[in-house]
Amino acid sequence: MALLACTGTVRAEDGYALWMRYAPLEPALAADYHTRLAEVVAPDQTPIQHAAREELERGLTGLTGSAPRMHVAPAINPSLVIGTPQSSTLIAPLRQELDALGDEGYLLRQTRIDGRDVLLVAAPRDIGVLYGVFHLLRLLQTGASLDALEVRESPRMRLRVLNHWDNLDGYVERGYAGRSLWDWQTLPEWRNPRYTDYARANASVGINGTVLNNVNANAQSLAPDYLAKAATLADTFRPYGIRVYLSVRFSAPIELGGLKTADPRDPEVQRWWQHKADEIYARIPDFGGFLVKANSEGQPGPQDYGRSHAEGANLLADALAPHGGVVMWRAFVYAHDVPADRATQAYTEFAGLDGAFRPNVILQVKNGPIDFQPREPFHPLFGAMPRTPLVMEVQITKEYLGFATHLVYLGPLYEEVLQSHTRGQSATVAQALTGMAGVANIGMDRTWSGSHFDPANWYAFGRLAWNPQQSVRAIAADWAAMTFSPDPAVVQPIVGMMMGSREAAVNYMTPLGLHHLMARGHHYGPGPWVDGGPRADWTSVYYHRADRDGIGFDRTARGSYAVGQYAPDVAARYGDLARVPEPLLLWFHHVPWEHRMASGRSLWDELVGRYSQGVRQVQDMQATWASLGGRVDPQRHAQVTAFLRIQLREAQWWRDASVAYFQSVSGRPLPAGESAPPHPLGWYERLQFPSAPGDGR
Ligand code: GCV
Repeated sequence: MALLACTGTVRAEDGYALWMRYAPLEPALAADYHTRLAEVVAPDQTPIQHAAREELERGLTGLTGSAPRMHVAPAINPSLVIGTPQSSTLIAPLRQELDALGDEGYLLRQTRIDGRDVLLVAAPRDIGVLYGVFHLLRLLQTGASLDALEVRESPRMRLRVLNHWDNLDGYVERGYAGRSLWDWQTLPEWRNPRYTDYARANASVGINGTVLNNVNANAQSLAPDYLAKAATLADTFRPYGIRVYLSVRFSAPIELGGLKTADPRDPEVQRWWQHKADEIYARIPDFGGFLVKANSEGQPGPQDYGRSHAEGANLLADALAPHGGVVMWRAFVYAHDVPADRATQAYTEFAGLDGAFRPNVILQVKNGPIDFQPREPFHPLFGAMPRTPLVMEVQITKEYLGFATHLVYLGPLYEEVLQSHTRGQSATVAQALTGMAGVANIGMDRTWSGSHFDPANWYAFGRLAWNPQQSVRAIAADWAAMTFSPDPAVVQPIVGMMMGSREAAVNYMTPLGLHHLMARGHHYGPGPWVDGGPRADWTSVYYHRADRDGIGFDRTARGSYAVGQYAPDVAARYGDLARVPEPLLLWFHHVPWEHRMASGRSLWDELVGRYSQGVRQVQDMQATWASLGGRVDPQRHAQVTAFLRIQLREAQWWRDASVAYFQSVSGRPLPAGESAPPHPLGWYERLQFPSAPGDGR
């Protein structure tokens, strides 16, 4: 790696190339790779083969500075051979071994053929070859040794899907990266080349599906003209192994079909969905299926007709089954007329339906029981529905984590929930999953995700969906090396910033298990005082329950008993004030201000201390980033510097507003050394942001 230290990375860059920059490596390493990989044998008969071949050529040329010689049939002295047993005579002998890797798996192997070193990228199917090519390019981009290389990979989860909350008019709900990528106006005639780059980025991390439109769905997306547009996107993504899915509005038979009802028991409704499925598959033969938000936040659903969620999901599942499609039915369901703790409502609604769904229904459950907070315990439905396939939905876009301007690497958040034990010491959330769905942070911004660091969350999502056991630190290191420079003097500090960044945000926003304290509606900035309005569970006071004596939501048997929805050993731990992990303390307990914390401080002192610590952590990130000036290209360095300035200002705002508010409730003095907020509470309360992004037009 020492050889990489002076890699030239200081040319101006705008972030468009993501982690696929293929920037020239340090000359000695580039020459070594070029010598080893100069004669490439790569088939070129199918669209996926073509994509793999093209990517390899592009990557090798960029990284080594010299184009490899590309052959379609065995060259006299090949040095790199890619293919399947069907597409390559050199790989055919591996057929049995490759079959064991499954449909999407692959093998990288340094071997000898006719007395010469040859690197194989082999897979049972073309898509595995493409994934293998991306893996090889990652190894080269990070300066790995190819000696004795032996890598065997298969995805641990079948469904690795992005969810775009993109509306047909181009607006992205909770999007902070500009307008939607999908230009519905110019589709299907115009295929923006960006669609292909999007597919390349996804394939490079193993993402194999995309839901094109918002779960708050418009029935029009199922109309023939929009299906033609979706079919063009599906055609563009197919060579990269990506299937297209659509969010559907449950009442589409009424709005689009002119029926009087959308009741799942109505035969006309059933026929309407069957015909719609036939129509979709005639245009998109490998269509993935439907994603549905029903009877939640005002969306129509089967309960409008007195039917259960299972009946609703099964209606759509029956229409898709003959074509091999699936229904991803969301469990993000809560009702304003149900007085129960919102954190308990999804479990109450769905746990009893285990076994009632068709085999092609997959329940899509958010990572935590509320809504993508900076920290939540894992959702109690994980581990509670053994007969129902589950997909875990996480947000990649940062609705509650500072939007695109705060540097927050979500790898540790995803890892924390994936590795949570649903019971005992063996069963983890990751083991309960058939797939992962990530609410995309992608838009027309030149960086794709609204900042230079937010693509790291897209990247980490894909890598973890492929294999949730991977270290998120190692994933961050790969991403940093490919995005900025493989120089360890660049990678190590950046990884340090990334790994601490989520905890920093928790500290300056919602420490110690606090949650949902963001301003109303747009969720931009602090709003711990938010009260009143259409529903209690859209306020902050509902969640923090702070009063003169203490703070926190009592979810033990004395309170809402949400802990009772977890397996007994988990419930016992979360429900016990002495054993609950401190990061979740106020999620599960209402605790007196003078409660003694592990640090020896009172809860009040600890809370204020955490808020201030979060601000200091951002200052530390700033200092680290400043030290990288000259090692990162000036264009990207300048934007990250500016965004960190915004983050620091907003972290300070969060700290000051929160301290001012909670002090007005607790009536306690600030701990020694803590500065008073510069403004009175009312000043913070009066701030208005009617044009904050992601929540309007
Ligand atoms: C798509 C939260 C967000 C909504 C989102 C909803 C959901 O409530 O604020 O914008 O709607 O979650 O996941 O359905």
